[in-house]
Amino acid sequence: MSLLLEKTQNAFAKAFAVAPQYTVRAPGRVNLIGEHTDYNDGFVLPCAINFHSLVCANPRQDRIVRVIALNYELEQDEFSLDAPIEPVQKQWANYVRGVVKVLVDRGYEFNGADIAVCGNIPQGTGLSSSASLEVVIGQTFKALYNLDISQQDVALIGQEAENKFVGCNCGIMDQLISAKAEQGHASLIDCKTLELSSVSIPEGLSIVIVNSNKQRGLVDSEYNTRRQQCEAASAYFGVKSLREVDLATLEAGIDGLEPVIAKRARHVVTENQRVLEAVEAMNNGNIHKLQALMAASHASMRDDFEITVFEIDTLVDIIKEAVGTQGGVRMTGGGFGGCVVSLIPDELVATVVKTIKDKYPAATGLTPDVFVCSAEAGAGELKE
Ligand code: GAF
Repeated sequence: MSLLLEKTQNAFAKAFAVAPQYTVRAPGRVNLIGEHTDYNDGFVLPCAINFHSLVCANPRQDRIVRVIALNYELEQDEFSLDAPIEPVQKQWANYVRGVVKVLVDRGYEFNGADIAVCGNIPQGTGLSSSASLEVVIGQTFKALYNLDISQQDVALIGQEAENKFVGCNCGIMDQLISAKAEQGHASLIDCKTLELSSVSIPEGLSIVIVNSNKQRGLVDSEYNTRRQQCEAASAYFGVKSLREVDLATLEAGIDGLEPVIAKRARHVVTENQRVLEAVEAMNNGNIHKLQALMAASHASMRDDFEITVFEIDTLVDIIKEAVGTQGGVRMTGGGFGGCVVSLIPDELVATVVKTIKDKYPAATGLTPDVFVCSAEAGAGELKE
C-alpha cells in the first residue's frame, strides 16, 4: 500500500504542481459464496481484500474535474461540471465520469477536483477493480466537499454509474462491500434490504485467491442473459425476484419451466440457502460443512448456471484434491474465467500453493497467480 501511495502522491505532485491534501482508498473484494444472487434480491458473503484503488486529490475553486490514471500511462481526462457529462473512448475515465454525473444528477453541490488515481487490483479477474474505482471516486468527492452521503449511498451511486453510464447491468454486492466492509470479517449481505452483518473468518484459515489467468470472454452478454433468465423464472412463479421462491415452491413448480430457466432458478434458490448455511458453518467453525457448501456452490455454477470454464474447473479440482475436506474452494465472481477463492488451513497453504504451481500449468498451459489475502475494511480517507 505504501508504495502505491507514494507513487500516486508523486504523480499527483508532478501533474498538478502541488502536494495532494486528500488520500482516499477503496478495496476490491472476493466473494466467499453467493454468486449471481445479488440481482435476485438474495444473499452474498463477500469480504474486502488488501488490493485497492487509491486516489490523491485536491478540491478546485472552479468547475473543472481533471484526472490522471497511473495504470494507463498517465492518461488524462478533463471535463466540466457545467456541461453535460458524456461517455468517452477511454473506459477507465467513464467510471469517473459516471460517478460524478450521478452525484450531479442527485443534486449534491460541489466544485471541481484534481485527481490522480492508481490501483493494484488485477483487472478483469472478478476481484471488482471497476466497483472499487467507482467507490473511490464517490468517496473522494464525499471527502473533498464534506458531502452528506452514507456509505450505502456511495455504493448505490457507483452501481448506478455502472448500470446507466458504463452500461453493465451489475448487482450491488461489489460496490456495497467495497464501501462498507469490516476489517477481519466477511459480510453477509441481504441484497433486498442492503443490510450487512459481519461474519468472522474462522481462526486458522487463510483466504487464498488464485487467478486462473483465463481471460474472461463474453462476460457482459452472458451476464445479461443470466439476469433475463432469472427474471423469466420469477415471472413464472409470479414473484418480484427469485428471493421469494423457496426450495419447496421451486421443486413443486420446476417441471413447468423451460429446462434452461429451471436450471438457472435452481442455482439461485439453492445458492441463497447455501450462503445462510455457510454463515452458520463459519460461526461454528465447521470447516467440513463449509467445504461441502463451497463445493456444492461450484458444482451449481458449473452445471446449473453454466458460468465456469475448463481452466476454472481444473483449478478448483486441483485445489480440492490438495486440501481434502479441510478447506473449501470455488469459483468467485461473475464467471467465464477469472479467479477461484479458497479457505485453507494456514499450515497447508505452502503445500497447496506448490501443488497449484506444479499442476495447473501442466493441465492448462496457463500460469496462475496466487494471492494470500487478508479481509480489509471498506473505503475511506487515509489520514496521516
Ligand atoms: C459481478 C457483478 F458485478 C455482481 O453484482 C455479482 O452479480 C457478481 O458478478 C456475481 O455474483 O461481480
